[in-house]
Amino acid sequence: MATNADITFYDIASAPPLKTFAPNPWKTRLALNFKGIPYQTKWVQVLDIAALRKGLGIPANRTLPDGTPMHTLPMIEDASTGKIVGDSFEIALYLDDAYPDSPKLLRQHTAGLTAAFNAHMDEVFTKHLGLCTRASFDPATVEEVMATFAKRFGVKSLADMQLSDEQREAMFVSFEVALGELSKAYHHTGGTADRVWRTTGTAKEQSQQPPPNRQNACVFLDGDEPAYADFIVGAWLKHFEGGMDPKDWERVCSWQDGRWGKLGTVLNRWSEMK
Ligand SMILES: N[C@@H](CCC(=O)N[C@@H](CS)C(=O)NCC(=O)O)C(=O)O
Repeated sequence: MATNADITFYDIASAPPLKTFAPNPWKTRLALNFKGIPYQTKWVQVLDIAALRKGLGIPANRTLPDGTPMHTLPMIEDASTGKIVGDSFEIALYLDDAYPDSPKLLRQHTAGLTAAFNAHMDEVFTKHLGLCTRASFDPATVEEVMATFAKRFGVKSLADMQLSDEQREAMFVSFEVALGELSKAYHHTGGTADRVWRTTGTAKEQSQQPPPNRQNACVFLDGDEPAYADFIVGAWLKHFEGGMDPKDWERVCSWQDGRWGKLGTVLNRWSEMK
């Protein structure tokens, strides 16, 4: 069992005041707070992540488009066991194993299901990242970070990747469709992606209405308490909330009966920066 703050949580440094903004560190932040395990945060500049992981002997777990290793956060170091874990999903599994007396993140025998859901959510939300227009990186390094990212994407400047008004609107509709499909999971209704949504915008008649006996779907996917799957969705929502223009976020909050804004608010209970 951890004594006071045996766990160090490595998160990506934001603009001051320091706060979590990236989706995968959000998953770990929510998980640690939910379990009530004492921890301390070490804020790492995004360009220092590779050196940190290499120094600790933790291999990269992503690959850049040019095939080179991509070093990422979150990562946790647990002084009580000597373990270092460098992937958000593996961190969730580790915390449930190493801290069995704290509330469980994953319900019994759902690791495979949750891993598949995690990968699916990463894909769904990543596809719409173009809607996040506000950079949360520390202004001290933001220019260098943007230049590094531009190089990654093979463009001169990230400004070259800016969406036209039409592309932006199409991405909004696509995002509304994707979240409409996800909202079915909260109502425990069929998940077939029938794609009846109009590309020019969605309409009330077209939205998936829950069957009468499922009208009162909970704020969480399965019951009154969150599971790790809720933190996966919540982490992405928090990233979009922080990265979108407030008016654009309001638009997201108007979809699917306000489900996404409500979930974000409920998860504030486990969002404290420690
Ligand atoms: N599979 C990894 C992915 C982690 C990941 O992609 N982290 C991003 C932030 S959400 C990162 O560290 N990016 C650093 C960079 O882009 O250089 C996990 O779940 O922990």
